Amino acid sequence: METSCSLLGCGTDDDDRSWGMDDYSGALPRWCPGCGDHGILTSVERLLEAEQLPPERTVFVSGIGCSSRFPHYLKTYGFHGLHGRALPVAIGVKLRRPDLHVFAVMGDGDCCSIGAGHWIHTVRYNPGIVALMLDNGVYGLTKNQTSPTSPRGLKSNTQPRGAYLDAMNPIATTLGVANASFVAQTGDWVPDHIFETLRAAFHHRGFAFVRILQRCPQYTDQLFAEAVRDPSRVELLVHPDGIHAPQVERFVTNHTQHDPSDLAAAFRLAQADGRIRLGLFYRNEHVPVYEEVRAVPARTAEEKLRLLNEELDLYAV
Ligand SMILES: Cc1ncc(C[n+]2csc(CCOP(=O)(O)OP(=O)(O)O)c2C)c(N)n1
Ligand code: SF4
Repeated sequence: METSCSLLGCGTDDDDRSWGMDDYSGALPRWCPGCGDHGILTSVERLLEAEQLPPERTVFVSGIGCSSRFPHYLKTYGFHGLHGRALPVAIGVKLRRPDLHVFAVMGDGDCCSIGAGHWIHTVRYNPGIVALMLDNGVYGLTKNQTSPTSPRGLKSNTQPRGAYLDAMNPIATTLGVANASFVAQTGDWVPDHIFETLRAAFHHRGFAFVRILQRCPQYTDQLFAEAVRDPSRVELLVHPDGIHAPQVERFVTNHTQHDPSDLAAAFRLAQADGRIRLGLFYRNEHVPVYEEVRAVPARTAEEKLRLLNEELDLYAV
């Protein structure tokens, strides 16, 4: 991509050009062969192209982890930050520049463990950010430690006799937070479903939380193996207001009608009963959006100076 003045936010030289998938591809991904992150990246690039998002107006923020290498692999703006801190950074970007398209990419450790406080409060703040939680049930980058979403019994370096506790349920947890406004689940082995889920998330007004079940052939190769081999293990949530992925609906034939405005039904469907459910659990477009609630009126330099002086006068002796 040619850089232009618009990279500095001072012009729109590229307004009339169109973007192809190559325009969004960054460095060569260094994930393991067969890692689900590869396919998720391609679906994200498809979304960027389908929505024609100018790279210079798009930001991917991440924490630390295999999944958090995402910003390197996209030719948009990016911030590869601190473990667990993708969301507060993304909120900062969105508050300062509400005109930008802001995405946060996290692993399950990043989001549900060290970043759990930020996750809960971001759901409540409801900023206009799309959050992708790539859930492989383990800490991948640091080579196999138990994560909050590791299933009970999963052996790892930190719990070699198997995880002691039941796994956390990120969908039910998100649904339980005040102001939850978009909660969806998809899987890396159904690319059309990821694409349609991300598209719905992108068009949502407010915070869109998307959990993507992600294969990690290195450490949790059996986690979704049955679901990948046998589509009858998977259940699709379908509804006219839900996510439509016609190609996936043809081979995943277990369909459950679910109205995504029904929070109580969403909770029931989110319960861990051994079924893998993909689709839109909940959407509410009427929740106040954080950057709008917190918007301050534009002020001239003189007004800012006057307000600053008034503030300093409070401390004058
Ligand atoms: C404050 C802090 N604590 C711990 C680490 C070490 N660390 C780096 S990545 C990671 C976990 C990564 O797991 P996850 O977020 O699930 O992502 P994955 O690698 O599986 O994609 C940990 C514990 C760190 N970088 N910073
Ligand atoms: S360790 Fe797992 S999550 Fe990390 S790159 Fe390899 S396969 Fe992917």
